[in-house]
Amino acid sequence: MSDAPLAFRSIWISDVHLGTAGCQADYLLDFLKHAECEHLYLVGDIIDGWALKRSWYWKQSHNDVIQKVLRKARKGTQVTYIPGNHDEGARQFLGLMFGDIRIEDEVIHTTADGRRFLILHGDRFDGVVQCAKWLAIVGDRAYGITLRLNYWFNRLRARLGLGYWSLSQYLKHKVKTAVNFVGKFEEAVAAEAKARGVDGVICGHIHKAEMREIDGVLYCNDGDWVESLTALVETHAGELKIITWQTFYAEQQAPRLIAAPDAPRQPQALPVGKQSTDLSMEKRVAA
Ligand SMILES: [Mn+2]
Repeated sequence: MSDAPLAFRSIWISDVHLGTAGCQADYLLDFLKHAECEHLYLVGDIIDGWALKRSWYWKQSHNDVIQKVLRKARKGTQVTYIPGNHDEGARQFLGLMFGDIRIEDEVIHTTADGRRFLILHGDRFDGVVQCAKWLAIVGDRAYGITLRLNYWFNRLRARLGLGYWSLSQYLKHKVKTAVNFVGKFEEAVAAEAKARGVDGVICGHIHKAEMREIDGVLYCNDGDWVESLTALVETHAGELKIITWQTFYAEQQAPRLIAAPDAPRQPQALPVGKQSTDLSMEKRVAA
C-alpha cells in the first residue's frame, strides 16, 4: 500500500467541458499527470457535445486529456465513465466497454472502509428543482452592471411615460433563487441516496464542490474543471476529500523548495502562459 501524497485509491472528476474555451485542460492534465489511482470515475460533462455542435473548438490539450485517461486505463486504472447531459450522446452506450473504459449511467462505489456511495452525474434532478441554473453561475458579479443598466433602463421607461421598475431588484431576487437552487439540488440528490439505502452520493453537474452530511447521508460533489478546478479523492484508508488544483500544485512544489533552501523564496513560477489565468483564479477563490 502506497501512502505517497499523490497516490489515491479513487479519483472523481466531472464537468471538464472539453470542446469549450472555458475548459482548463492544462490544469487537469497537470493533475492527472501527478495523481495516481486505482479507480478513476469520470462523472459526466467530460466532453461538451452541445458546445461542439454549435461551433468546433478543440485544442491539443483536449486531446492530451483523453490520451492521458486512456493511458491510465491501459496501465491498470479502472476507469468508469458516467455520461452527463452535455455528453448525453454517450448514454446510448451504457453498459458497454470502450477499450478499458466502462460506460454506466450510475454505479455504486465501496470505499476502503466499507461505505457504499451512489455515483451519478446529477442532471436528472434538474426537473425536481426547477430553477434557472445559469443564474447561479452569473451570481452577484453581474450586480454592478445591472445597477448601471437599471439606471438607463428606467430613464427610458420614464421617457416612455412608464413607472419605475427595478431591474436590479428583480435580478437580485433571481440570484437568491439560484442560491436556493444549489441547496435544493443537494437535498434532492441526498434524498435519492437515502432512499436507495447507501451511505452517500457522489455527483457533479452544478459546478460546486461540496462534501457535507445531509439528513444522514454524505453528499459529495466533485466540482468542475472550468472554474473551480476541483476533484474528489479517496485515500487508501477510505477517507474522502475535495482537493483543488491550486493546493495540489503547491504541495507538488513543496519538496523541491525544501531540497533547494537557497532558492529565492518566491512563489513558484507557473508553466508559461498560465500566469494570467492563475491570477483570475485567485480572485475567484477570494470572491
Ligand atoms: Mn451537467
